[in-house]
Amino acid sequence: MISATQAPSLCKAYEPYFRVGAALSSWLVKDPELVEIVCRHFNSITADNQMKPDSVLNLEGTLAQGDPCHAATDFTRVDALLSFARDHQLSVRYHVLAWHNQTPVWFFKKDWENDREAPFAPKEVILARLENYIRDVMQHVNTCFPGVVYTWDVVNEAIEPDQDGPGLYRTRSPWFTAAGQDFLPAAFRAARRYAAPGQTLCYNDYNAFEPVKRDAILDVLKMLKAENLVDTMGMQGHYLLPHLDIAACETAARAYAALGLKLQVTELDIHCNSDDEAHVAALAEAYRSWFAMIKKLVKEGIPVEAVTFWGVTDADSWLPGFRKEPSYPLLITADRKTKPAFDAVLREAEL
Ligand code: 9MR
Repeated sequence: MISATQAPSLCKAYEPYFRVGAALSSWLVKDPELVEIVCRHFNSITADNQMKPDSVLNLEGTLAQGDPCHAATDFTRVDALLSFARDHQLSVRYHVLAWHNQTPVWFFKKDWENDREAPFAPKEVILARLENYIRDVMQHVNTCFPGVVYTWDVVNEAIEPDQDGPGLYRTRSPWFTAAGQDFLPAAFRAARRYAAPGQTLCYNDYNAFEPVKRDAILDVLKMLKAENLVDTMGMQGHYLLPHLDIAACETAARAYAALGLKLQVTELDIHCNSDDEAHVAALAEAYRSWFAMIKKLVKEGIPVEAVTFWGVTDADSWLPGFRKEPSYPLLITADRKTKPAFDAVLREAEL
């Protein structure tokens, strides 16, 4: 294991195939060694939290504006990361415009009431708020940081087949409760209107490799694609070490690409609850064979825009908190050394 500041560059190795990205927290960009690691190994970044609606929407400003259809925005956190990206020549995948999680409760409520029990605003008001929000974010980003964002997660995690009975959608989402399934094409229509030339619009979801969910996503993507609203399928890629089913990932990736979509792997990590020798070796083999699969698809002509890891080192992974157990899911250790998994992925690029 060597320091990640010394290891050969991962993103350079994969330049012929796709961008290699990482999700960053705001504190990471204040640590000079981490910045060095990010700039060495990644050519795309994603905010883990700072570009989500709850980081952007501002209740006080919204109430002061007094417009039932137009929420106020505060781009302080967005701008901090976009300036970092611009100053370090990194491209950005913007995560995320419409999501049921990390969007404040008041955004969905009549009179912007900040109360879970308050009634929802009418559907046409919600759709107007959505349009205004997407316009404000995209215009701000594209005006102040032209050329920095190359792709947008327009809608995240809206498809959950048969959640509360038959159907394709996550019906427990406030988006669904307030506006029904129409919010999804409405979000993409707005994003298409305000996207800069060359930016791709992405639908992003987890477990996108599972056959039942995959087929539901395919049904929705077909509808969006028929209106030319979506460009890219974002397969998140949160996997579990003993259950990583690479054949299922490949089948799903091919099915999305067969619709004429580009692919991104947007949140790659492989949960691994030990760092003993056997687990370290198993993680390396899992990553190696996963990268061999995705590289094979690119070689066959399937466009993969980027593969983004959900974190830089194990120290900043969301997984220990989420799983309530240790996790060593990434290619770089908490003490910033490259793992055998890093070497395996790097070697795979050279084959
Ligand atoms: O990494 C994010 C974590 O810090 C937040 O607490 C969490 C809250 O929703 O969201 C995490 O990121 C998620 C991403 O935005 C969407 N896909 C699942 C990711 C992991 O939960």
